[in-house]
Amino acid sequence: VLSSVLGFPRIGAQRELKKTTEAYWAGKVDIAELERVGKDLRAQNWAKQQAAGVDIIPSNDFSYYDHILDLSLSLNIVAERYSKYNLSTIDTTFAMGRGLQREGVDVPANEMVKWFDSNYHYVRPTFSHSTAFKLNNTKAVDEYLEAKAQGIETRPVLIGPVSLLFLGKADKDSQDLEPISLLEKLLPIYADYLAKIAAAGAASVQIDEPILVLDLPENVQAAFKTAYEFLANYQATLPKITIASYFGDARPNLAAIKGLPVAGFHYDFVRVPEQLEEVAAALTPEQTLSVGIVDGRNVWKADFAKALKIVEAAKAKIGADRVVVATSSSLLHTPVTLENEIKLNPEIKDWLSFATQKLDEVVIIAKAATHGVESVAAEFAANAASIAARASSSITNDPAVRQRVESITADQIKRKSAFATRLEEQKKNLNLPSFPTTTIGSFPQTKEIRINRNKFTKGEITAAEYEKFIEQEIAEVVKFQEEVGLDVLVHGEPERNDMVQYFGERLKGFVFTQNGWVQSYGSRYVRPPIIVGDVSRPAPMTVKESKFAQSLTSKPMKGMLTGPVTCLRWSFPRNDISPKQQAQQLALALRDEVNDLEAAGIYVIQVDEPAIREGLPLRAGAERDDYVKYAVESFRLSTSGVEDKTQIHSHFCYSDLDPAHIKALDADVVSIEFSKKDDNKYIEEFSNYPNHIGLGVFDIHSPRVPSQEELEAKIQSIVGVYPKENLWVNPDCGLKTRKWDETKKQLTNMVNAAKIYREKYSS
Ligand code: THG
Ligand code: ZN
Repeated sequence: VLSSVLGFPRIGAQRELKKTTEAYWAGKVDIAELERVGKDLRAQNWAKQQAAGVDIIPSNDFSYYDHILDLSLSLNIVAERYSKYNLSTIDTTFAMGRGLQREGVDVPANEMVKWFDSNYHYVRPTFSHSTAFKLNNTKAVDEYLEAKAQGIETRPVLIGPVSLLFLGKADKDSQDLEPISLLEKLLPIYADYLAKIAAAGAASVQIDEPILVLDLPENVQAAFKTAYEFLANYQATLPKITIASYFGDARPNLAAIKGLPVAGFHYDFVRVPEQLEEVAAALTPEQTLSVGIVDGRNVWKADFAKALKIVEAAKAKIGADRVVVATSSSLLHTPVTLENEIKLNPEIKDWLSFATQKLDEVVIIAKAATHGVESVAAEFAANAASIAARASSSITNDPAVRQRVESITADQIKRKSAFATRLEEQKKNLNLPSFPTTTIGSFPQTKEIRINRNKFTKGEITAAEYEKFIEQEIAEVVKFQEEVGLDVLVHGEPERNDMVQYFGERLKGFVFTQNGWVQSYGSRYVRPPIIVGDVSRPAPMTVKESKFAQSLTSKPMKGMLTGPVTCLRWSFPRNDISPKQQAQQLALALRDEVNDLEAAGIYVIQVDEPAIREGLPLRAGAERDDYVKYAVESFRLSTSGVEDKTQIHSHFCYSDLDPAHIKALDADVVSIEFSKKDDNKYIEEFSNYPNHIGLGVFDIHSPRVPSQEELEAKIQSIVGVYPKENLWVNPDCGLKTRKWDETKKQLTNMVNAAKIYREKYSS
């Protein structure tokens, strides 16, 4: 029984990739240096996997920005607005990923969206009638050969043709195009790519078709047969194909892939162990089954005994020689290594496994499946002890929290009055103009802020010194907002590292890492806290900063919190109690914070739930309905303790949202990412939103500064569709990744554009 890894984190244990990529953007290092670091990281990752004894090691899982974007470039899925500049491959990649504005070049980024239900974001391929597929480069071949030169045989990974098309969208100029209709044009180029990979010596490839876990329309289901039969008939020298699905249940699409002429399939048995029977039965007698049993999405140690049971069941069905033991998905979604976590409580550390440790887990389980448990007796015994220790530890259970969740009442999940009544109270209380302007919360996280936070963490400055520094930062942000003329101000969040990590560090039941970084998009990483036990709030978390900020201005100051579902989704959750229970515990902790903010004189409170959409189960059905119910109730539980005069805001980004879900939250004002959504459908879907709404008018991921006219046009596109008295004007998201000079220009143009509309409609 072979061991297999579907992909490894590419960021480096010390975030080497981030540092060099950002230095390249800043013009501080050249392309040769960036490529040297990339090559080094790839070499380290391959060597690590070889040393661990992994049999099937992936290549082409590396990327400088996003692996979906890389494939778009390789296959020439590059809109003319980018290609016309004749930039190098890497600069085109970055232009498409983050936009580019410099002498002679001005182009916005492509849309970025959530990768399934993860916190990874990919750059959405855009197709148009003029898309002309061709092989622009041979990245997968190059990286395969690079590993080979290092003496390591690898299996290249590519996103499959059907998923690539289905996950993309029609570009602005071709709104009537259904990307899947381009399949027949794409296949010869895709096949050529595979032939080149085979010619380089690769015996097999991993082709990811993750859309197999989604509800697919019939024409997309049919596309699998078209695609893989085409590839099988293309020429004799293609590599053997393993089709990989992950993050869910592939059974509803089994009919579409049953009998395809490929060497094997990979399925996620961490998420859906029940699918074994049916997916095994759908194999032809030669096909292999890759059993994804080591969790690529969480940080808990695998339960060896439980995992082995599934592998043994697979062996019994199809024979040991056709079974592979694998990670459930790419390990991209887990931190690189536990080795450097010297501050973690050793009792808890013993329950955890990051990407590097998961390599050993895959190898040990494969060994047990090959040579019997006796061959790895010590490892199995240690694992069983660790699993048992966690199950019985007092760290995980807090009876007072359990009791409070048990006693949640229906009254606690609804506001005192309906929106119309609340609105009147809020008008009196807040006195805002029409087209009120605000920001989503964070302002640029400058180098100085990070340096001071580091010094404080290391004990190089005192708490009082740090607090004074934070107060100065807040004062500057408030002053700037007053000068530029914003209406609802924020304190800018200089005290926060990350909007989830910050709360994780202040809540009981969480632990956090020193180095547990995971790529979120491009050069942006997050360090998700880990929920280990029942969650409660020992003390107020944000009141001091918000109160201080409010003391500096007569304009309303907005308190900023991260909602319960987002705290849950952007942490590594427990797997020993349900997500619903964890969301409820978080909601109660946040409810106390919301009420404390109000008591401190903060009458606009934003509770962000950008992750509410990504948590939606991937398929329609009972599980999805349950999720929507508890997600909505958790948000309402956290926000419904306030008076009518207090205005609750919420914010959403990075996903195609369902307006019905957002409506159910009953927030007074919602702000929604919008600037890169170019279809009017999206505007219209939200036009029935009954409360107040701000559609983001500019993209905060890009350093690009849209002109005032461009922003007016954006507002114009919204004003035609919505009742104008319901509209707010704001950016797409928080500004923490921007530089100050960009932010100043962007917000100045935004406020001026809003003022034009305010005057135009004042009567
Ligand atoms: N926090 C978390 N998850 C997220 C976001 C977030 N997922 C979606 C979206 N926002 C992704 N966006 C970002 C934006 C900025 C950063 C990370 C993800 C970011 N990270 C810092 C960096 O890479 O330099 C590190 C932050 C830190 O110091 O902790 O700026 O906002 N959880
Ligand atoms: Zn956002």
